[in-house]
Amino acid sequence: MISLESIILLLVIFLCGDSFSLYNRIITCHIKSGSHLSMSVSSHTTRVKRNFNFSKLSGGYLFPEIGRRRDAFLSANPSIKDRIISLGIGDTTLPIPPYILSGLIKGATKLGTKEGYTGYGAEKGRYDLRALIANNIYPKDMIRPDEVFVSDGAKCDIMRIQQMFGPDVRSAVQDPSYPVYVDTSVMMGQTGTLNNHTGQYENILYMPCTPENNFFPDYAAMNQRADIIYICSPNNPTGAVATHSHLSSLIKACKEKGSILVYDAAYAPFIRSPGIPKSIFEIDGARDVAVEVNSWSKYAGFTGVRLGWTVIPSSLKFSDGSLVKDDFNRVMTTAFNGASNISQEGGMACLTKEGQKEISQLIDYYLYNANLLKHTMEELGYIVYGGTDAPYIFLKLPPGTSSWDAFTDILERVQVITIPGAGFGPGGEGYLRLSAFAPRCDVEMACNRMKEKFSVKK
Ligand code: PL4
Repeated sequence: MISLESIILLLVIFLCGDSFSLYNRIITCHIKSGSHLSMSVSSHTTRVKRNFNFSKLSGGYLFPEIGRRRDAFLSANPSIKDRIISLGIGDTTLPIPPYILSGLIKGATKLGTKEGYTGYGAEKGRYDLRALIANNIYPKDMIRPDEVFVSDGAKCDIMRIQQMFGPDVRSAVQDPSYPVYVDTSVMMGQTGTLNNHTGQYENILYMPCTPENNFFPDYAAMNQRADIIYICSPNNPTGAVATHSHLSSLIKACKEKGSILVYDAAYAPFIRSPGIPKSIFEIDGARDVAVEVNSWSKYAGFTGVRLGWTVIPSSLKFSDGSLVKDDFNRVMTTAFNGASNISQEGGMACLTKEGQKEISQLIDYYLYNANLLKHTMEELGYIVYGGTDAPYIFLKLPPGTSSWDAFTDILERVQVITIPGAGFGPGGEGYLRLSAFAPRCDVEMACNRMKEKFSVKK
């Protein structure tokens, strides 16, 4: 039933010009005054059964958990709130540079004109943007525009890829790895429950990544197979990069074992060492076994703008001969309405000569930060991986140190947020990940504070 008070409220809003802000103000006052809109705790339950797969997930998603612990620390220590430095979540901090920004502005401005206005676009993105991606990012004539799906980012594409594969596949992940591959496998119902002893979910193949194998698994040598293999290079969290020979062996093994490789290249342009592949499609045979996800989040500052893409070659087929690309297109056209036309205009700017120059400068800045972090931690006596072709450094903790304990210790002693390696899978225990995406002054300050307080040198 609508109360008389609500009808009067709506009438006031209707009669007022600036109705939206007035509505907000009134609603806010209404809530603050504790009148009718106040929320009450109810014992009512619906008759809808919870998706059982969600009950298998252990705890919350890693990154909000880091935020929760930071907030808990801040409420316990409000006086040092301003000292917090984040080397935690890999979120960019430099502003979007002028030329790329002009693309976004152009996209927004067009929407305000009769001639330039566009509504829904193609679910897989503008043709000219897909053509630029196909021709500028991949080896010559390797990828066609119709094999490129423009999206709102790599993470969202990983979930959509999982929706396409469904519950009846077995996935393999690098251990440690970006937690989205495992969590989405669990949500899709591909796994059993979590084994509390091993920290692994049943029916996921965990491929150990350690300094001994340069953090890259030898899938060919494993006597097990998986349907879908998730590989990320430059790697999150280890910062390691896969060499040409690693990837050739992987493609060969995928072909022999009948697996599909999902290659996450979200950090590819951070590769500066010569000879290291920036795309799986630089490797012979990849078109028959691999898809690649990528994104402008980390190198154009688009973490908030949201723009990425996935490449699915026409030669990639399921066991019945049907095209993977067709099913992904079905997912995209059904469950996605296309990346924002503003961000796609920004993507067009990223692929110009000016845009590429600006991206290169952003990467220089973050790699310099990574280098500072790497050298500082090495000076302190830690063994450090990554940070050369990647924006992450992966720090080996002294034997027996739990990574969540190290996270807490560093937060309490120097107010620097890091990410515990265990958050990336059991193989990450004993390590910490530091992100180089912070502003330079924060990185320098964090290095100085660590030099003052931490040293594993004897
Ligand atoms: C926090 C290997 C960061 N809330 O921005 P997107 O969706 O195009 O890319 C996300 C992504 C995809 N693939 C890899 C990544 O490392 C990321 C981003 N990871 C991190 O700190 O590990 C941000 C995490 C964000 C998230 O959950 O992705």
